[in-house]
Amino acid sequence: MTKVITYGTFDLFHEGHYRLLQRAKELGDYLIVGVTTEEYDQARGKLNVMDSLMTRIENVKKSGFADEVLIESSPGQKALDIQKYQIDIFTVGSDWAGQFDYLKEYCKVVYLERTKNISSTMLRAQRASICRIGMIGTGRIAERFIPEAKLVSGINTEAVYNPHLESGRRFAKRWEIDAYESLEDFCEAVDAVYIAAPHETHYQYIRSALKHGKHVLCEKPMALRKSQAEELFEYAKEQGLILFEGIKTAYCPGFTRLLGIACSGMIGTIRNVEACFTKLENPSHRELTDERYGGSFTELGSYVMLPIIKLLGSQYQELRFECIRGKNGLDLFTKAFFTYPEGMGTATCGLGVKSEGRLVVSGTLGYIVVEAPWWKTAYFEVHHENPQDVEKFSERFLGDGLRYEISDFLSMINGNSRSEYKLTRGDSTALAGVMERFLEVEGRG
Ligand code: C2G
Repeated sequence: MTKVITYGTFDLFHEGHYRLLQRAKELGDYLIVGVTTEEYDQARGKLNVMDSLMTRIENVKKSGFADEVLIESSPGQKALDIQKYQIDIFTVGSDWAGQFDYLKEYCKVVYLERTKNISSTMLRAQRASICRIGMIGTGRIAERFIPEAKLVSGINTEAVYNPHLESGRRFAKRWEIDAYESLEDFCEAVDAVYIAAPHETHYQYIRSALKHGKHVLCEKPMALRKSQAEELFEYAKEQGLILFEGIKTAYCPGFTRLLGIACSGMIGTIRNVEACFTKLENPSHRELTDERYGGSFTELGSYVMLPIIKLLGSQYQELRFECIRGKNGLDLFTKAFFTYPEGMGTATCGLGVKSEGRLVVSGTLGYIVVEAPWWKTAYFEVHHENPQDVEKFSERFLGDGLRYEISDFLSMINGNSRSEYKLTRGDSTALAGVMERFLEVEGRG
C-alpha cells in the first residue's frame, strides 16, 4: 500500500485545495492530511486565517479524499510524521517547489501544480471570499510580494501586468500566474491590484485600477504631488474602494507598538524625532540613474518621514532639505528638517552614503531608541534619566514584512477598518506633499 501525506491550512476551502487533495490521493492508496493549528500558523507567520481548526478539518474531511486527518502544530513535525506513519510520498503544491526537498531523505517528494484562477464558486457558502490580486510591475519588490502574499490567507495572486510584455510573461511563468497584455483584461481578472512599478507611473495605474472598480495597494511613494494623492483618495472613496500606500513599516506590529508607547506619555511630550535609513545602491540601478525621479529621497524618504509624520503630524511650520549630490545631480544623501511649534524632526536617507540606521524619539521624560533595521521594527528600548531605568520591547517581524500590509489591506477590503489608523489618507497625502516640495526645490517638480 502506497501511503501519501500532505499538509496545509485549508482556510476558506476552495478548488485549489480540493484539486490538491484529489491529485494527492491519486498518487497512492492511502492519504493522510495534516491541518495546521492556529498556533502553528501564527508561528510560521501565516496571517488572516479565517476558519477555525475544526472548520478546516471538517472541510478537508468533506472533500472525501483524506483517509486520515492529523493536525500540524510544529515546524519539525513533517519529517517525524513521515517516519512514524511510514510514508512513501510527501506532496504539496508547486508554490512550495524546492522548499521541502530535505524530506527526500525520508520519502519521495512530489510538487503538484498549484491551481490558478480560484473562483468563488466553492466559497459561496463561506462568509468571506478569496480576494484575487494582480501585480503591476515585475521588479525586485514584486519578486518579494508573491511569497509574502502566499502567507496571508484569503488572498491569491493570480495575474501580472507589465507594458514590457516579455517581462510580464517571464514573471508569470516563474510564479505560475497569468500575464496579461492589456491593462483592461488584467483588471477584469482580479479583485485588487498591487502596484510595484516606477514611482512616476503610480498615479496613472492607480487611476486606471480605481476606474475598473479595483482596490489598490500601491508601493511608496504612492504619489509625488499632494493634489494627486487627494484626488486619488477622493476617487477611491466615491467608488467605495480601498486605496492603501504600501509603506511596510507602518503595518508591522513592532512599529505600531512603538508608536503606541511613544504616545502613551511614557517618554513625556515628544520633542524630537530623528530617523535614518541608508542603503548603498548600485550606481547603475534606476534609483541612481533616473535623473527625474531617482535619488535617495524619492526612494527612502517615505520610510524616514513616516515616524515624524505619525508622531508630530503634518502641520510643520518649516521644511527644508540639505543634500549631497552625485555627478548627475541626484541626491546621494539627504536630510529633511521639519520644524513644528513645539518639536522638530530630521529625516535622513542615503543611497550613496552609509550611516547608522537608527530611529530616536526624544521626549520630556525619556527617549525611545530603535537600532537598524528600525524600519522592520522588532526590538526597541525606552530610556530615562536614570541609565539603569531601561524598558525593552520586542515584537516578531516575519519574512520581508510585506505580509502585514497585505493582511491589513485584505481586512480593509473585507470591511474591517481597524487598520486604517496605521497609515491614514492624511498621512499619505502629507508624505506626497513633502515629496512634491522636495522635487520642486531640486528643480525636478
Ligand atoms: N494550493 C494549490 N492551489 C492554490 C492554493 C493552494 O494547489 N491555488 C495548495 C497548496 O500548495 C498546498 C495546499 O493547497 O499544497 C494547501 O494550501 P494552504 O492551505 O495555503 O496551505 P499552505 O500555507 O500552503 O501550507 O505546513 C503547511 C504546508 O507548508 C502548506
